Formats: sequence, structure tokens, C-alpha cells
Amino acid sequence: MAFTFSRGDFPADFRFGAATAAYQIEGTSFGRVGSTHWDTFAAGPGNVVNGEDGRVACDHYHRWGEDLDLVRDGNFDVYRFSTMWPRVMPDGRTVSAEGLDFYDRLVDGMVERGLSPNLTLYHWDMPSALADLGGWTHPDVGKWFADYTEAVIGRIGDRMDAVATINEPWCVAWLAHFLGGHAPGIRDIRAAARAMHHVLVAHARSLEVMRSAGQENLGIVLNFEHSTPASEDESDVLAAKTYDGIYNRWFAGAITGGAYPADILEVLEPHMPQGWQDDMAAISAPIDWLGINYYTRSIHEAVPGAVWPAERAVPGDLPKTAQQWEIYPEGLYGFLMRLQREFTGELPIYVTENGMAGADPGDAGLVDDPARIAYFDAHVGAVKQAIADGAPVKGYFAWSLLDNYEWAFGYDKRFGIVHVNYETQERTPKGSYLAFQRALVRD
Ligand code: PNW
Repeated sequence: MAFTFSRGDFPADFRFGAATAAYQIEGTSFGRVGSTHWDTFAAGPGNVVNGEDGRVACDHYHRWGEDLDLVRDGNFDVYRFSTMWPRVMPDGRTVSAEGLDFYDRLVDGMVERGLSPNLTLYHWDMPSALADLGGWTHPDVGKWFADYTEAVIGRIGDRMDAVATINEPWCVAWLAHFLGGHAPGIRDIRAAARAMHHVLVAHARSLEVMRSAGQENLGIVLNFEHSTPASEDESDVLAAKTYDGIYNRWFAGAITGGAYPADILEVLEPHMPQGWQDDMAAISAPIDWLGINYYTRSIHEAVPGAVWPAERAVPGDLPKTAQQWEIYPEGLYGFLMRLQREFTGELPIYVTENGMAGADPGDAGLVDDPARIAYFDAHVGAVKQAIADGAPVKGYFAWSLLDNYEWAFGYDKRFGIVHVNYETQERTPKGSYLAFQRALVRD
């Protein structure tokens, strides 16, 4: 099966990439790595499918050469990766030469293969030493993250094509501190409100460090989810709007306009750290590009009498991925147009993640993934349409290069365009990988 698009349908400078994240692929038992809050969270009962963690993952720590070959041979231009905080700083503060050496080799490997390195500094692997002090709720987290930024950029910044500070602040703050679904698994409005602000303060401090070091092409990666009301009922419309506010408008508004949305701020303000207003100028300091991760839409209804936000998601009737996420490419088109209109104007946008968990039942037939090919085809089509309609989209990166540790879903849900056999660590390109390889051939 082939894609209906090819490289030639896009502007000459448009770039295709494949993406991963350190904790999901490297294996924390290889090399010297401090504990992360994900190790702790995964060990807690009921947090992660089968209690699985990232100790072995895809053993990318030893197999990175082969993995970079796959990115190059798939005809991708960009490799989006992240550095692991507790590999760089096992105790959260002291730099490990061994950790930086690993990333130095890895980046040289990208350059040797002609790949453009797109670095994400934080993809969720908070060192336990810092998490134990309060992590994202601690007022000093911005300073900790700035020190970590300095260490990483000082070593590999010279070869980066682009750098993002933080991956998906909504997951870092709300999912992890209000919904309890990701590490550290807190369910508390006060912790959540603090994390919602501190994660952006950390972005700001990191950006400052990189600007003063002369680092170029800096951004942040936000996730967006299209939210639809369950009915035309006023209360359901409000439920969907509130969800959109927490998930989408909070971060986009702060980064691009220096202001939080009034409807959400009204509720979170009493729980926010004192003097938060003073941080807004730094939080909205200009960035050079915005990364957006898009997967799905969700449908929301009001839950009368429940605590704020008093809403819940209800199942919709669109085709779904193995994770029960509805497939809704129109949402990606919608966000690309809406961002430009409401938030980002002509700021370059990269789709830094998009992809699907397959319904892969076991090891047999895994590499045949027509549903994933159709998913990518529809979403890349949405990007193409948005560009035709004037949206400044400059790139599209597939999530993910490899089947990997899918957080609360453990190894059960497979997002890879390359299959990983977790017994042998053998990599096998899936149909979707071969479809990219053909569509992205350069003439
Ligand atoms: C993103 N949600 O995670 C991450 O950036 C990736 O590391 C991850 O593998 C990928 O998407 C697929 O899940 C998300 O609950 C996890 O809304 C959860 C949610 C959204 C994004």
C-alpha cells in the first residue's frame, strides 16, 4: 500500500521526520542513569499496564546506530529525539560526563547520516531526586531545568538544527498532577495549578539560557486535542469549551500572548504561586517555531454537581485506534488554521508528532499495518490542505520511529513504523515505514 502524497506535493523546504523520546526507547538500565519519577510511578499498583517501565525499552542505548540508519533509509530529513535528564544529571544536579558522551556520539551519528537533529530537552523523565522535592510543583524547578539546559546545550547545541524546551506541557502538568494518569500520579488542583504555571516558567528559563548562549531556532512542543460537545446543550458546550481551555488555550495563550484564558484562570488563580503575573513576559518571549502534537478529538459532556471542570469524555462513533482514540484528521487541519488565526500568525509550525497505536495482536503479521498507512495518509493530507489554505506549516514528523514504551499503556500499544520484537530487540520495518520511504524519495 502506498501513500497518496509524495515529497513533491510539498514546498521544497518542507521537512519530513521521525520522532522518539529518550525514556521510551533508550533503556534506563544501560549506562549510568539516575532514577526517574516514571520508574516510581510504573511500580505503583494500577498505574501502568503490567507495571511495565523503561528499564530495557528498545535498548536504543546500544542499538542507536541501527536506529539512525532506519531514519536515514526511510528518506526522512529530520530526527526528533530527546535527552534524558537523569542520564545527563543522575541526581538531578550533577552533570555526568558519561551521559553527555552518549548524546555527543548519538548526535555525531545523526550528522554523519545527513539527518537534521531536532532536540526536545524534556520528554517527561524528571529525576527522582528532584521529583522527591516536589518536582513540577516546586518553585525552583525553572532554575533546575535551566541548569540542565545549559549542560545539554553546552555539549551538543552546536549541531542542533532546532531545539524544543518541553514536550506537551498539558501532559506534564494536568495529566500528571490533576488526572493522575502520568508520573508523578497526583490528583490535586493546587499541585496541578502550580505545575500548569511552573512548566511554562521552566520553558522561559530554558529559553533565556539558550538565547544568551546564542543557540538558534528555539521552540516548544504543545499537544492539541479537538474537543466536541456531546450535544448542543449549553452545559455540554461549556464542558467542551472548558476542556479546550485547559488542554489547548492555556498553553497557546500564554506562549503566544502572555495571558492565560480568563475562564480557566478564574478557577486556577487561587491555587497559583504568588507573583505568577511577573513571569508572563518571560513565558511569552518570542520563539522561532511551534511544535504541535496531534492525535485525536474527544467528546465532552457536563457532569452536573461534580467538582470543576465537571465534565467527562464520552465515546464517539468515528473509527478508533487500538487505544480507543478517535481518528479525526479534520482536527489537525482545524488546529493548523486556528493556531494561525488565533495565536501564532506567521510563526512556523511543525507537526512534531502524529501517528496511531495499531491493533497489533501479537508478533504475527505485525509489519502489515494498512490502518496506520491510512491514518498517516489522511493526516499528511490535512497538512497539505492547510498549507494550500495559507498555514505556515514547515514540517511533519511521524510518531514514532519504533514501537516503544507507551507510558501508562506499557509495551502493549505499538506506535512504531518499525516493529520491535521485545524478546530479541529485532527491528522490522512495517508497511507504513516502506510507504514513507517511497513517498519521500528525493529525485
Ligand atoms: C504523546 N493524552 O503522549 C507523547 O508525546 C508521546 O511520548 C506518546 O508516545 C504519544 O503522544 C502517544 O501517546 C500523550 O492522554 C499521552 O491525551 C497521553 C495523551 C496525549 C499525548
